[in-house]
Amino acid sequence: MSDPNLETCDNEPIHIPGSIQNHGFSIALDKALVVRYCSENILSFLEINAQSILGVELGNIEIFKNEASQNLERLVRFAAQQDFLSNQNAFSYQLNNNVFNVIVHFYNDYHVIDFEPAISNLTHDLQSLVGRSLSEILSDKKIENLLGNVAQQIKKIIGYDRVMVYKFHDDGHGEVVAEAKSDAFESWLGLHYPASDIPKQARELYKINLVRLIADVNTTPSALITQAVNGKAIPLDLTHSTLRAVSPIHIQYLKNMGVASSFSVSILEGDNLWGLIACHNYTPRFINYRERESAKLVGQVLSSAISFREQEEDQQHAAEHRQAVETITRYLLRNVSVQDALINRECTLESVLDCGGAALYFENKLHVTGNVPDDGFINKLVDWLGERTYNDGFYTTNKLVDDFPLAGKHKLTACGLLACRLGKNLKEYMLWFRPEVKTLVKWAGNPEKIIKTDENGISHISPRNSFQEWSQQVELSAVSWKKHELEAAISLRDEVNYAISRKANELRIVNE
Ligand code: BLA
Repeated sequence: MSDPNLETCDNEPIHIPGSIQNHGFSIALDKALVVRYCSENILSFLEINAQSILGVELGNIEIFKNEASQNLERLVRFAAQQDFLSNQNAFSYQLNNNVFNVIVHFYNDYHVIDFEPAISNLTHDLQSLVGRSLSEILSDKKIENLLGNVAQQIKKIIGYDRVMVYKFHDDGHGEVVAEAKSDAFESWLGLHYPASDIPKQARELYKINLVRLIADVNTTPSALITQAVNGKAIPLDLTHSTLRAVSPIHIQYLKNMGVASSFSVSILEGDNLWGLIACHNYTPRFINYRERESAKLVGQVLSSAISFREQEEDQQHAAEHRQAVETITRYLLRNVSVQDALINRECTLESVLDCGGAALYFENKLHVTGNVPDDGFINKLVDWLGERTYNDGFYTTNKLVDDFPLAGKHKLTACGLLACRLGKNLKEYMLWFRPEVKTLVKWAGNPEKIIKTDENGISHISPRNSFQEWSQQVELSAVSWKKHELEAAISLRDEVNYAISRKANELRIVNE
């Protein structure tokens, strides 16, 4: 990224903030179960001074061992035997007459113990609600309905003011594709937000940690204190902690939006972060571990439904493309010329991929089918392609104008290009063109106004504070090419090359 400010944004080490959200408290033990980190706010929960238990073995801390049936040391040892990193669990634990959910995990040499209130202000029976929600969600196979159902059901489960399904597009920016909200609030459905609103390292973290709660943006985080080693205090890695303090930049962003509490659930498609279920409340809101886990379960069910559905769609398209390649291969086997097989029959180059039009540049002649730019443009394009070096003889783009400015004049035909060279050194190509997708993107707030300059002329990164709808035409770009489309082009290229060399051989035999 060229802008140093946005780079800083991507580099903020949000997994080691040195503090936690203060609706709970945390301690971390080394392998010998000696306390190495403790949040300062343990004082307000247990009247213990954090400093006083640093370096003390857990078994020697009165308050944690007095509870006969719930010895904390036993819980930690038990959790360590299980794989609680991928499958965290909460234990109910009573301290000073308050019930906590104790959430234990082992990561990077430390047992991290988060103590959260077990309270809930939801009145429904969670288990039966989740059961009903899942069957309602799965009752509809259409993806749009599925997403809408998920938003409704999550809203029922956690009771937030606004629940959105937020989908990432290929370039990283996102769109609200489903929403459930109280009538009092305006709809954000269809709004687009720039990629920088959720920086790279946050997305990586959200692939590991599938839910996070920001209970109250107006509280001050509690510092995690530790003893310095060789004069240096090493911050604890809170990747898996349920209480990790939130990036101050994001807190400011939420305040700008008027949001007091935010909760989000990751939606994965395989190893990719497909999107998030983003939930807002306009007053502070805490939801307990079980409630968050229920929302996580719904997110996981949605994730697999999306993966399944998208795979199904891709497979269907791939099958259509394969069939077109097979038909053209049959033409080629009938000993017709290459241009005849690729351009002049019922099934043409154009049928192999979803495109506006296609062209074959072969033996110094141009043959076209469908909606393509004029010959002069394609000739120049072929010359330009011949001068480039690219992987395996392929060049793909969804914004040709960025590399080949002349394309700016051909937005109705040539915004996307998949070019495939035939042979190794020859200037012979199959070309597929895509027109501009004239999507009117409704940006929420001007995405380019992220960097602000202060009175001293220094630029600062700041979350946008205008959330007025802002429209921007996505100009001169086309739908991106998918992997299975490239695969279809590769297999056609192989068939065509095979036919060319077979013909050359036949010619050689005849001449000999
Ligand atoms: C995190 N940004 C997030 C999260 C969301 C968004 C959902 C996850 C945390 C959460 O659940 O709140 C963004 N929220 C949105 C969007 C919508 C929404 C787009 O509801 C739309 C409806 N943010 C900025 C800029 C930076 C930035 C410029 O706008 C960086 C300079 C940072 N966003 C940022 C960071 C996080 C974040 C660092 C991680 C917060 C954390 O987990 O600590």
